[in-house]
Amino acid sequence: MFLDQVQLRIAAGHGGSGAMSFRREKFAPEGGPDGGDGGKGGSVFLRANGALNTLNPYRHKREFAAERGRQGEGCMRHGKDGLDIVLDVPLGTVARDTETGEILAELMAEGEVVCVARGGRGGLGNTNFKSSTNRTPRHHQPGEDGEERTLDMELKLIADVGLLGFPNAGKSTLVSRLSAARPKIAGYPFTTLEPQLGVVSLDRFGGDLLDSWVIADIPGLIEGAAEGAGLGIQFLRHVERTRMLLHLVDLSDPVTEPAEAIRVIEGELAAFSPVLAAKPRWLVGTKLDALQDDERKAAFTTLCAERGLKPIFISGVTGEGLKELAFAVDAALKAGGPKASIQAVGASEAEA
Ligand SMILES: Nc1nc2c(ncn2[C@@H]2O[C@H](COP(=O)(O)OP(=O)(O)OP(=O)(O)O)[C@@H](O)[C@H]2O)c(=O)[nH]1
Ligand SMILES: [Mg+2]
Repeated sequence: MFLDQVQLRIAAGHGGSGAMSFRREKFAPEGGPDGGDGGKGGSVFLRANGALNTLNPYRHKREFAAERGRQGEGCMRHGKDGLDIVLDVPLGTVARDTETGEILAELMAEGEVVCVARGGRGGLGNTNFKSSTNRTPRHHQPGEDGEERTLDMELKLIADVGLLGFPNAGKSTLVSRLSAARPKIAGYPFTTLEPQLGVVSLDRFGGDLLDSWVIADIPGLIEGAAEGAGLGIQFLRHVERTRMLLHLVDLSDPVTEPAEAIRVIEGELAAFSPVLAAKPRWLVGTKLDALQDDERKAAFTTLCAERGLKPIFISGVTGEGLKELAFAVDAALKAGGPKASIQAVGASEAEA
């Protein structure tokens, strides 16, 4: 299951109170104040951790309270500070105060740490209140309360991989076979009307549970899309931030030649954005199970070779090639540095 929202109850520690104490010496019953300050209460922090892709770690434990600060003691001894709590969350996590709706943290960069509940300050011991007119101050402060609040945590995923292709190329089918996402699939063009994300976890294919990447399904593109034809182009913005693209070509299509399917999409990419056109893009031949004409496959292989690419063939129906594709993409993303889902990207852009 892929959890992208969770509510947490968090409490920082109260500060310890300052001590009221006087030095005791044999012949000086009132030896002067020596009450130490109280310790600071522990705070609660969120930390962005690129190894996480979900908020699943918080599925069961949802309440966290940091330690309180200890009381100050005599002999000017400062109370011990309470321990902080650091909660690891995936990149793209947005934390809001449930009551006020205020955004307290948007964690977008690896290792970023934000305090979401501050521990109370320790109270001052009576030593601090000594003056020329008051040599035996009895005043000492209580510790401050730690902050407590309910957090609405939401994960805004950023896709590592964007899908491209004509309508009906099999994009949504691929997403549904690689991830737990269930986009609508149908045998007519423009089935997908909005981008949708799926988390591809390699454990589905016998790999490690922690190895995963995020794929974005978008509506199909058609000729003239860059000028507004069809639906897809307005969504290309969403794949602009991805690390790489998978360009799906339906090899079973009796009408459109692979060369045409590739030419049109490449043209639209170039017309829409140089950023997208320059992005690493792999050609993926789809619907291998329904292939009618072996020449299509050979032509596709040649088109890949012309671009210095290894041809990739898959079938969403038989599952052929899916495991290899999932692992190859994962390896490519790892080789290319941090995944897009752990790059600094504004939350609003990652929204859809
Ligand atoms: N035989 C066969 N059919 C497939 C395969 N993949 C997808 N299809 C069929 O092709 C049609 C379109 O699939 P979708 O996954 O909806 O295609 P899409 O690219 O998301 O289409 P749009 O959202 O309209 O752009 C559906 O009828 C699928 O069942 C495949 O590998 N083999
Ligand atoms: Mg679709």
